[in-house]
Amino acid sequence: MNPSDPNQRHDWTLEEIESLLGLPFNDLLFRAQAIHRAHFDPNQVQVSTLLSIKTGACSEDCGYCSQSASHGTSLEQEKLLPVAEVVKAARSAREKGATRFCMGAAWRNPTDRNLERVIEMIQAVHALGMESCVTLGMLTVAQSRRLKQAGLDYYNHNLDTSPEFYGNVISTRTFQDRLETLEHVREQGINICSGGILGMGESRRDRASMLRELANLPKHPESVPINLLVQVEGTPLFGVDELDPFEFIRTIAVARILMPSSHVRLSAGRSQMSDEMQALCFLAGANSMFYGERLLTTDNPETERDLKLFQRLGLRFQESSELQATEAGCRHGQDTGLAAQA
Ligand code: SAM
Ligand code: DTB
Ligand code: SF4
Repeated sequence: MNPSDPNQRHDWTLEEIESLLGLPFNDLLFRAQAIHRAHFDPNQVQVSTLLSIKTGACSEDCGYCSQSASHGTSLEQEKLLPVAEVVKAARSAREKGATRFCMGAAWRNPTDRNLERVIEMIQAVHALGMESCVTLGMLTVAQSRRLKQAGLDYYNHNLDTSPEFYGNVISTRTFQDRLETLEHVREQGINICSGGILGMGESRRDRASMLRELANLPKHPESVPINLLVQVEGTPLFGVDELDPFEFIRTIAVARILMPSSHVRLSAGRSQMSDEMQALCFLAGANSMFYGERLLTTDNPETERDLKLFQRLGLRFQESSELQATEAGCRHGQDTGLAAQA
């Protein structure tokens, strides 16, 4: 990030962000796309594949989540997966063109023993020439340091919503707890992936407030996932009124304007979106997404559908920095094969 870039601000006010969100749609998209083009190749999208490495029975009560022990969802629990199973999934993701492998665990926080097992997984992912990302809940300073030593590329920890709306969604940990984990991770120099969920019944002001929190962090998160709530039966948020799709696209556009050098990720909820809505999200500045037929516990679009969409829109997969550096991409034909296919 270039500190002399006047677009890299950390002093956004709520009023400024609300007025961006309320711009005429065409003006907003034009502005977001102009900023996007100044910082990125507009036809390139970074793709990550997710795997749930420990599923369900979580002690937190996040109102959107299928994995909380507090909710009556029909999800099957699974203990921490063996490393060999993770390697198999990562290899398959790489063959399909993903350049980053993200592993998620349904924990409030990892124990030190479990962290060592996750580190073996991170190292195995690197051995395949892929970037690594994990999301394991809250971390201490020492655990963040250990992950940095292990070479972790990204840590995902979302703010989820505005500080004002937060208490309607989660009671078992605070907004401040989340900021502290982000601080520990940032201080170790690990790239941060942090964003939130829309469509939980929050107001436009809440969306503005969440974006302000993200943009005014000491450093913009390198990745900003914007999830659309996947409504899971049995969770407290099942049946909440659906968000106007244009409101979702507006939020993507404003995230792009506020954090011009960050990858803005079109995350959960793509299965419920039309191709046209996704295309507008890319136009608004989204340049990253989850690819592969499963998110953590819910479905993502079929890879065939995504490849076809990329072809129709003339989009390409972005290579990972590791692959670019090692030329490993040429060895397994990722850039040539899939970009041509897509
Ligand atoms: N347990 C860890 C934690 O919460 O920090 C990591 C995994 S958790 C599933 C990662 C993120 O996924 C959550 O913070 C939330 O933003 C997102 N998420 C979970 N369930 C979702 C749903 N039903 N719809 C949209 N996003 C969801
Ligand atoms: C993020 O912001 N979205 C991903 C990832 N980070 C870990 C998770 C989405 C989960 C969607 C619901 C599920 O599949 O359980
Ligand atoms: Fe647990 Fe994470 Fe789900 Fe919250 S979002 S219930 S912490 S798995």
